[in-house]
Amino acid sequence: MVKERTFIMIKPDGVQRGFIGNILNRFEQKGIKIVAMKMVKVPRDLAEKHYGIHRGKPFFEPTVEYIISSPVVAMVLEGENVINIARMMMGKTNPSEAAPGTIRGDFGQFIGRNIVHGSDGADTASFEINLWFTKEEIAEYSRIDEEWLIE
Ligand code: IDP
Ligand code: MG
Repeated sequence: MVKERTFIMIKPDGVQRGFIGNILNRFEQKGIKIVAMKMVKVPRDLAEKHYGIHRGKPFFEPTVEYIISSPVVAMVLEGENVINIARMMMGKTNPSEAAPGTIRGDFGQFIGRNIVHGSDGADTASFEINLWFTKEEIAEYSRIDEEWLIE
C-alpha cells in the first residue's frame, strides 16, 4: 500500500451550518483514517498562505475573507490514494455542478460557499499539511479495522 496524506478543511459555512459530524462520518464510513484534527480561528496570514497560489485572481480576497470569517475544522487524512478519494467525495469546486452524493453536491449551491477544502495533489498536500500542522500534532497509529478494509 502506498500511504498518502491529504489536508482537509471544513470551511466556515460547513461549521456554521452544522455539518462537522456529517462530513467526518462520511470519511469514517469510507474507512479513511483521520490522523490529525483541530478547530482553528484562521489568522489572515495563514489564509493568505493557504490560498497563495490564487493571489491576483478576482476571488482571492473574497476567499480569504470567507476563510477567516468564522472557525474552520482542519484535519489530515491518511490512506492509499486518499488525495483523490477525498476530492471525489467532496465533488466539483462549484457546488451547483457537484454530483449528488458528494459533500458539495449535497450541501451547497454557490462556488464562494463550498463547505470543504481538500488538497488537489501530492505537492499541495505536503505544503498544506506543513502549513497547518506541526509534526507533533499528527498521530501515527493503526486502526482495528485495517485488516478487514485493506486488501
Ligand atoms: P478547489 O477548492 O476545488 O481546489 P480552487 O480552484 O483551488 O478549487 O479554488 C479555491 C477556492 O477558491 C474554492 O474552493 C472556492 O472557495 C474559491 N473560489 C474558486 N473559484 C471561485 C470563483 O470563481 N468565485 C468565488 N470563489 C471561488
Ligand atoms: Mg484548490
